[in-house]
Amino acid sequence: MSAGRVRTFRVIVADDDPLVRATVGDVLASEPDIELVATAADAAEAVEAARTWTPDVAIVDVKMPGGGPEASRGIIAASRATRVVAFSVYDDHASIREMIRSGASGYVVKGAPAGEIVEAVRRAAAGLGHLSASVAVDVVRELAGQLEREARAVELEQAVRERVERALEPGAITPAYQAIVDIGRSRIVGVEALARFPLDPSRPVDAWFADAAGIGRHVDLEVAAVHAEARAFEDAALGSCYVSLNVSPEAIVGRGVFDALAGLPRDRIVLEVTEHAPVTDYAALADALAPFRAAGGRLAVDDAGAGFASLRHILWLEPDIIKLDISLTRDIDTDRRRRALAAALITFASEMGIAIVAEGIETRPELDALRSLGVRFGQGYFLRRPCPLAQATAPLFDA
Ligand code: G
Ligand code: MN
Repeated sequence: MSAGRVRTFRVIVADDDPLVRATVGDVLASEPDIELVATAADAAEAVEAARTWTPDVAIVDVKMPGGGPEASRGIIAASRATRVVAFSVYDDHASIREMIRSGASGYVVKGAPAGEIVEAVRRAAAGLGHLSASVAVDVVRELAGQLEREARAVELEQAVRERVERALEPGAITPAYQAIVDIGRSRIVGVEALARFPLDPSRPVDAWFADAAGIGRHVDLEVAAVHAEARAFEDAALGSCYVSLNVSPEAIVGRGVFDALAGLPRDRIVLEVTEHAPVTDYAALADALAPFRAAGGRLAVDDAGAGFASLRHILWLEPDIIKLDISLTRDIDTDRRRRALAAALITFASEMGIAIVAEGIETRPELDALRSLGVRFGQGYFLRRPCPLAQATAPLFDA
């Protein structure tokens, strides 16, 4: 390198294919301002060459032994000033992304015209990026697609937020109530309150709660539902019935439920804890429930027999009531397995002084089978569907 010559760029070429090394070497050698100082056949050799030569530019095969991205990171770590130009077959999106992430500042497609390789080396040496035209089109298209997807996600989330806001507005929840029946006496002893959203678009109740959960407002919506449902106590139609309310463990632990129930008679309130959300801290749940239960409030484990956690709930929470899930009630008159499982739960409950409420009774034979198993309370379409309070508590004549 004699004085007076223009500045030369020192380049290494790392590719396991000897033909590629030779071809690229030839292309670079014909440029007066480019000096090929070393070649390497794998990642380790490439890093070693970078350490030895601290080149201006390293051309790195994306798929060489030891990995292109690894080579790229190693080269940059060994020689800070070295710019990496990735070299790959066309249309290899995953590699483009990986190489750019691992610090490559240029990307040249194998088989690109010689001039493009030289151009990429010069631009890299000057600290500029370079993407092969064919790659650039794809990268831009991919970026555009990604931006579009992101925009759509933002739009979607905005729509969810708006829906949940509407559901949280006072008056948006119109509860339905389902009779809970003493099946021996055909008397209605309580009602289960069920949130209903008569909003547009009409969607299943679960969808509203799922939306709220998606933006972290699940508990807010539950508390709003309890607020609306507790208005049953202002209605003479409730008579002496109790009100059973569905709540999640989080809504209990956060105390929001109790705020919504302030001043209402504890001995006519049942909280049904669902097992949809796993309980991680039973002690915290029991603590939050203690004042409510001490004042006569009752606790029910909902959906018992439906999921893996219900037995644990029953053991830890010592409920006053176990609600047999519809999946056990269905066909209990004809299905021996369901009957045996229900019978086991019923025996356990009676031993522990826990009341059983069978849910989802849809036929007379199911009702009769449950009665003969010693179940005292039930609810379901056969007895009465969820409906406005006045109809829910109207006397039964034909159970
Ligand atoms: O999880 P929980 O048990 O709280 O669910 C009550 C749901 O079950 C309500 O949405 C209610 O409308 C529905 N439900 C009540 N009785 C019956 C029934 O007899 N059959 C069916 N399929 N669903 C019922
Ligand atoms: Mn329930």
